[in-house]
Amino acid sequence: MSETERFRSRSYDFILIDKMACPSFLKNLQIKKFEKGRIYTYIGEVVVSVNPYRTMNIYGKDTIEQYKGRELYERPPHLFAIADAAYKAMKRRSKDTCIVISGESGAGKTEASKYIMQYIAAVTNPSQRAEVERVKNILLKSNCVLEAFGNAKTNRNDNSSRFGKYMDINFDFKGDPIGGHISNYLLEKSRVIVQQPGERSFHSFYQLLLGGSEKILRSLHLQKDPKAYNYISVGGQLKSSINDGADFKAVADAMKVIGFRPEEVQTAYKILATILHLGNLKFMMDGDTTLIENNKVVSVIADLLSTRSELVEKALLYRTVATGRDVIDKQHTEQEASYGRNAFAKAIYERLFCWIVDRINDIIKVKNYDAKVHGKNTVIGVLDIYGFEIFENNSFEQFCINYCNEKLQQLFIQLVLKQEQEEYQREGIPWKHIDYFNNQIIVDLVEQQHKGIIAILDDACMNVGRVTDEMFLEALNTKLGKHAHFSSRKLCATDKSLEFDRDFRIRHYAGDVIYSVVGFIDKNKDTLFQDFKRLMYNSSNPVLKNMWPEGKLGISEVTKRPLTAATLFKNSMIALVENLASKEPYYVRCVKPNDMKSPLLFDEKRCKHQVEYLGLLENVRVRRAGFAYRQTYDRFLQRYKMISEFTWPNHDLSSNQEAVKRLMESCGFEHDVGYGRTKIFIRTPRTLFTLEDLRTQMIQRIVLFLQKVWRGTL
Ligand code: AOV
Ligand code: MG
Repeated sequence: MSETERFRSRSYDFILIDKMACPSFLKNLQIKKFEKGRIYTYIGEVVVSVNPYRTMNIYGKDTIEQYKGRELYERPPHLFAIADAAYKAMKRRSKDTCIVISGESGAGKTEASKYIMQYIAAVTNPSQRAEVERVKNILLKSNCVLEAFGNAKTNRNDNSSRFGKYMDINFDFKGDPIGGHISNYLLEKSRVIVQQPGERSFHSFYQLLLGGSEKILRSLHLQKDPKAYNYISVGGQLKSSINDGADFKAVADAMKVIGFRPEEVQTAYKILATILHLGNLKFMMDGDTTLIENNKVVSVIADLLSTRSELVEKALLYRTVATGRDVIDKQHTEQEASYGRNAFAKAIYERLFCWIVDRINDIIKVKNYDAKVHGKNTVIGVLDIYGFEIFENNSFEQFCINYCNEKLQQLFIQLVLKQEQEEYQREGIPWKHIDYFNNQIIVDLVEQQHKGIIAILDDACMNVGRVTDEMFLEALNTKLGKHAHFSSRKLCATDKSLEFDRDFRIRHYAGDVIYSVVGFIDKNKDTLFQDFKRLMYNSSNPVLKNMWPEGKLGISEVTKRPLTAATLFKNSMIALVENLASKEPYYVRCVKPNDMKSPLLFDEKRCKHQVEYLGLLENVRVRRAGFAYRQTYDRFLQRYKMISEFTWPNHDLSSNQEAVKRLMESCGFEHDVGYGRTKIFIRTPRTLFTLEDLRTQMIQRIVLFLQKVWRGTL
């Protein structure tokens, strides 16, 4: 058996999925794949991945070598093959490509994105150019830093991404990485001050406490025990499967390699420490006066923020307001002071996170590249976003995260299910339409102008006067009560799981989620008193000061109402989807085999549900009834013309289409082919394999022939 044949027989069962009855798809994932440790499957060019929940020896150098430069179907299914396909398309055809990784929380998206980046790093820069190595190294190291500050243990995943990440990698004309850009989406900052039972805050806090040296901790006025800090111990879960101590060192090293200056790293630690201390601040009332009970904490915070204690105290207890021409200091109630403190803690963490991303972007941005001199600069984008999630208690954050997943599902439908079928129609290939659930209706429910949930929420937030979360719920109920994917109060009579004054339910593509409206208005308004911004801007620490440029504005200069959190998120999602749609997409669909993080259990019910909502069955159906491969006639000829005497070296037929027809007939493939207006469609991958083999044999013969001519032995 030749090497190619061996690999083909191994990958045979995967390819046959195209021909399989749909229910078998699940069995195939389980018996042929998961239980044998073969975690990847193809549906056409979509890779389905089942989280193995154990270390797999399939990502090393040897495996990378096996996939480098190969065609998709030449090797058993693997992430590397998709990475290679995206890379080849980018390099050969100067196409911008993107790899969209989706699946629910804990399904393996972040791990997949890292393997993809490792692969791209490994197969590029053969000539070891120093600048390219620098860029690659930073791109790889950035993961570790972003995960420290942006990931946390949730009840679904010990290393759950609490932000969305889209990374563009820029390549030069040689196909080597010359820079990149990271876009981050809505960090779940409420986690800074509160976590659900069994969860943790962001890794960065525990890493600092458990990994920071005594000297560092002393300088930050911190003690080692996370239990000592309210903000990060409310979830009651202080340990995770992750080694915080070791990770602290890895993150510090990574920050150094990336190019963060020592004072910048120090400032990051100071912000983390400030937050930990803020969480321990206590307010009390003395008559009508709000006071801080533990004033020592204030001086610690002032020291960490390089400012004066009085200023910190004032920002915590008072709010400067303009009344007509006068500017007065209005004292907070105890409740307002707590609110302000929490908002401050969340805001400085979020700002730190965005600043880290900006710094990395600044360091890896493409420099000195002149397209006129160096040729087109192309891009591969990798999207790794928070997966669909359902918790005991779902709030504004889950609403945004799940809406984001609806958007990505819509993109998948558009590009894989809809366009594929439209292409057959356009090309005039006989086709019986395959139906699928189009989640556009849910996307509209959330984002539609004036009528969608976000618009209704924004309306509630714009209202002067006190609009409560309950009033927002009432508005939802009145305006969306009849929507097929929305329900709230009227359902309470029959559905006891919904609470009258609190809950609404969205029937998402991936399942029903009950959201509690508590906090929606507040999180959407996302108010941070201007006093805190000024406090930060007036810090004598230049790194801090630069993070808060808007603190420069005087009290009367701040007039414009900022966009709400949900609208900003919606706009960023629309832009993201537009960006992805403008590139050639490659998909990785991750499946979570069980909720126990077990490497042994394939929970059929859970997997069936995911396979269904991810649209994989429809994907299989479209592929099964359709064609595994399509190519324009001229490109097809370019690659295979040497196979047939009718087309080599050039054909004299009336068109490229005629030439391709003749070529396929001469090989006996006419039954496996459809001829469109501009493209040839091949039904089974096996035909493609044979074409590839014939091509290789021909090239070998041509090379031998040329060698003989060259040596004069012919
Ligand atoms: P996610 O990104 O999809 O969830 P992760 O990529 O963080 O999920 O994967 C969750 C955990 O599953 C990892 O920490 C690993 O323990 C394990 N895992 C995933 N993929 C692999 C793999 N290929 N090999 C071995 N173990 C793996 V979320 O960010 O929560 O939506 O928001
Ligand atoms: Mg993740």
